[in-house]
Amino acid sequence: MDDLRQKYLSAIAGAADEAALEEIRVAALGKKGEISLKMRELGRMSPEERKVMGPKLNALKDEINSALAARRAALADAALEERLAAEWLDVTLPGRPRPQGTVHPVSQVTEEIIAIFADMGFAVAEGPQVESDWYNFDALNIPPHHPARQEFDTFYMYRAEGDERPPHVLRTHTSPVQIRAMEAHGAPIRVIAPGRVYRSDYDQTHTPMFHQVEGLAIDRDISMANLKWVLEEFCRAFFEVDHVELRFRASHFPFTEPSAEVDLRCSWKGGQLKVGEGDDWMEILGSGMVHPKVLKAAGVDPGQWQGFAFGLGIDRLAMLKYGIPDLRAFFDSDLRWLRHYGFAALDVPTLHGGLSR
Ligand code: 2NM
Repeated sequence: MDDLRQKYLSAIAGAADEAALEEIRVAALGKKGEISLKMRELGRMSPEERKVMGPKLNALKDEINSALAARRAALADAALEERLAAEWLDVTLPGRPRPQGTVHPVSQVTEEIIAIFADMGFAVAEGPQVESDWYNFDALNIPPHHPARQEFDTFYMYRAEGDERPPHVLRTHTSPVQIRAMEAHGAPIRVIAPGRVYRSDYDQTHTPMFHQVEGLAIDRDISMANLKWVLEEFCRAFFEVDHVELRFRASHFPFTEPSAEVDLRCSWKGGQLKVGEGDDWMEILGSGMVHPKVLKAAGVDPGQWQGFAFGLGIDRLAMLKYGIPDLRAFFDSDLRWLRHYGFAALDVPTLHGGLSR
């Protein structure tokens, strides 16, 4: 009995895992286990022998069961300790690295402009950057061979050899988006179309890709007075001043009649721009009443509907507002420049939160 006890208790103490313990349990106490067999022998013993051996065997069985349970618990504790040590986590470390990028001034200013016009009830429309000749020119009252076509320095896409159709172009303005919006939704309509436009021109103040916002408001009785109010309201909000003064100069665009270029009163002192005061005028956009031929091309009846349109350059507005001297740096992807002039990713411009803070 002592040999059995010794044998199993030391085996249990040395068992390395759950499986080894189970093997020992079966060998000792399973159906054909050594101790189970011994218990079966009790039946063949004399009552006196049985009285001695029975309790001893039962005690041994209990002792082995307890030893098994204790060893099993010790193994589980050790496994947990090992996991806790391995899966240890320093909760004081930063959860994620901070974002390294910044929002480009063009993106920021585009969002500012959208927020201002959205507040005045303008929806945002987008369209393709590769346009048909018709949407980019004909629909805007610029027929083939019209001299105005030269002024746009258009990038033309190639047609296959022998294909006589006019080639597609990189849009030279976002006006085609306005035509598509009028076709799709008809009148009345109030939309702005921000986006990239392309002209083959590259110097100090021109890049072959730049950004425009064009606005369009068509209804039954819209006039230049509505245009002037909308543009004043835009300038007050964009430049974050209480007072602005606009000057309309007669001009010419094929797609508007009459047409006006719009100047903003400002002062330039010590390289610092102040809007709404001073004796200087700064040209900021082109505008006019949409030409009846343009309305007609877009499927809107000029006998019933009229309205204004305007176009402005986002890149130049960004330079003016944030004092950025060199246009070409906008498209250099220079990380030091972006870190200096860029905006924090969570500084979303809203009218209530402050456009630029
Ligand atoms: C400008 C100036 C004047 C203009 C016209 C249209 C359309 F599609 F409605 F006819 N969109 N934008 C427009 C008018 C653009 O940019 C200097």
